[in-house]
Amino acid sequence: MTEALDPIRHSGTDLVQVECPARRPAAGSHDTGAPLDGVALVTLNRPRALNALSFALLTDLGRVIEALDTDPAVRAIVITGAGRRAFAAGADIGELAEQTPDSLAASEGFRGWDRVAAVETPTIAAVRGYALGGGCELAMTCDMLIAGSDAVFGQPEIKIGIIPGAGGTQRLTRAIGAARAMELLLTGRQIRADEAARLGLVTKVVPAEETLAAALDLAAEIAALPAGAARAAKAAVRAAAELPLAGGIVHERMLFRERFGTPDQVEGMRAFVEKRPPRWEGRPAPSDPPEDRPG
Ligand code: CO8
Repeated sequence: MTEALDPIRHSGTDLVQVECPARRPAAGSHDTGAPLDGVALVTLNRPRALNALSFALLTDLGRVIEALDTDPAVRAIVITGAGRRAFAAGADIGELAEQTPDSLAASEGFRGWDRVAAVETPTIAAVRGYALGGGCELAMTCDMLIAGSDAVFGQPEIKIGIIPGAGGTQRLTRAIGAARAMELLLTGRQIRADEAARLGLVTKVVPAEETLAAALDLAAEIAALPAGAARAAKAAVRAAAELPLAGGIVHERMLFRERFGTPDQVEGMRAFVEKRPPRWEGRPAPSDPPEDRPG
């Protein structure tokens, strides 16, 4: 059986809502479907300010995401923005306008992005509308990015006299290459989903109305697989951005060796040899009827 979720720890806040286990929106209606075992949905909730990332929201986001990451029942996390207009239109410019170099040096605000980057659970951004500035940086901090056809990405900070400060210059450059990143960063030009896909910034573009469902489906697919192996694969891919090739391969080999002897490795290989579906630890068997599955 899946471990019961603590309703208080996963209740979220006014600014950052949590649904865990998440429910897939049913096609063509506002009803929700069955709970998705192992999937948590985190929603940035300031729709009237296009989900601008205030310091309070960033604090809540970090707290929520860390709580989900330490819950063994959570095996994939989707982050999205409330409403149709934006994932997040950046850090809250009203608050930023009051900052000084010293106040920013002492600020905990940056930790919001850092805490999302640090989670071991696979993360997926579901982006509709604007993902600008810190919002684009947050989407890029996630492991995968599902973009609705109405998504708009950009790092427009130069137009307000600053530069990205939450990883944008680094993650955009790694994602799309220096020459392309340089153009976007130095002009502040916004790009639509199809161009973002061509540049390699996003995992997949889907029709706008299907964005959240597509992200949740991907999360559910990952959550149905062995969590330890998913975390190891994530750690190995992340290392590719940090390490030289030789060091990355050493790191991968260490993570590969560590899989051996785990219940999932033993069961996965035994099931293959015995020509039957695997029964992952703590998960319903694939043949169990849906009504027997924990919700
Ligand atoms: N901050 C605060 N409020 C915002 C933001 C924002 N980033 N974006 C939009 N809003 C608010 C607007 O002020 C407006 O509020 P109100 O209705 O009360 O006037 C509401 O959201 C709707 O916005 P608009 O009326 O402007 O809607 P439009 O459709 O006309 O325009 C845009 C939409 C193009 C997205 C426009 O709102 C815009 O350009 N927003 C700002 C985008 C931007 O520059 N983002 C980068 C911010 S800097 C940053 O993210 C740095 C990150 C690193 C900092 C780390 C700190 C710790």
